[in-house]
Amino acid sequence: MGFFKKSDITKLYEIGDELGSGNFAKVKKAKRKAKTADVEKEVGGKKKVVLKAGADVAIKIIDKAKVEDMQDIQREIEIMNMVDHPNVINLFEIFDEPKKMNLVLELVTGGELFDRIVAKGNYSEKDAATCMSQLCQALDYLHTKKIVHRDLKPENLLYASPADDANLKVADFGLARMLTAGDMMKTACGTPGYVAPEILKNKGYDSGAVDMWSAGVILYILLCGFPPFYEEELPALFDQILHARYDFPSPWWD
Ligand code: PIT
Repeated sequence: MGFFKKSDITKLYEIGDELGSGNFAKVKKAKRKAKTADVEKEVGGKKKVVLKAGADVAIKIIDKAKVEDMQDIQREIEIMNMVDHPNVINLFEIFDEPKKMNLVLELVTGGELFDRIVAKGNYSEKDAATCMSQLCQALDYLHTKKIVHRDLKPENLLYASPADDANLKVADFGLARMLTAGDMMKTACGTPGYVAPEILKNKGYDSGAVDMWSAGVILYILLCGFPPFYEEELPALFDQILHARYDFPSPWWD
C-alpha cells in the first residue's frame, strides 16, 4: 500500500507531550519540522496539500506487539484514508516501523464532548443542537461513503480548540467498517450504553442505523445530563436496550 511510509518519523517530526493513551496506543503532540516537504493526500481522485512545515499534529503510536490482529489497524487506516471532512479527524500520513505503527493525525486541543458538558454546567438546548448538527453532518458524509463508525460516544467526539464555537470532530475509527452489498455485519461491538438493539440481538445490520441509535443516546444525555439506559449489571442493561425501555423522568425533562 502506497501510503505507508518506511522512513524514520523523528527525521520529519519533533515529538512532544503525551495527549492520551489507551490499551495498545498512545497519542502524542508533535510538530512537523522546518524545511520538510508538504504532505499531500489524495481523496476522491483529487490531490491536495494537507500539511506544511511547522504544523502541529497529533501522532497515534500503535504498539504492534499489543495488537491481536494487524488487520484491524489496516482497516482503520484504509477507512481514515478515504475521508476528508471538517467534522472528522483527518489522517495525514502513516509511518510503518518494525515495532510501531505511527498515524499522523490532525491535532485537536478542545478536549472531549463529555468534559465540555460537565465543565459548562448550564448546557443549553442551543448547545445540544449545534453539537448534533455537526455530528449529523459527519455521519451523513460517512454513511454516504458506506462507512459505519460503530463506536460513537462522547469520548470519541473531540473539539478542535478550546473556543466556544470550535468544530466538533469524530475520532477513533478502530471499530469502523465498510458496508458491502449483500453483506450483513454481525459483530458485537461498541460501548454498552450506546449500542443499538440489532447489534445486541446479533441479527446482523446493513446500514448506518447503528450510528444513528448512538447519536440518539448522545442527544438524550446532552439534553438532561444522564443516560437513557443505565444498569449496574450488563444483562439488565442489555434488556433495557433491547426493549427500548427509556423514559423522560420529571423534573429533569419538564
Ligand atoms: C488528537 C488529539 C487526541 C486524540 C486524537 C487526536 C485521536 C484521534 C484519532 C484516533 C483514532 C482514529 C482517528 C482519530 O481512528 O487527544 O488530535 O484511533
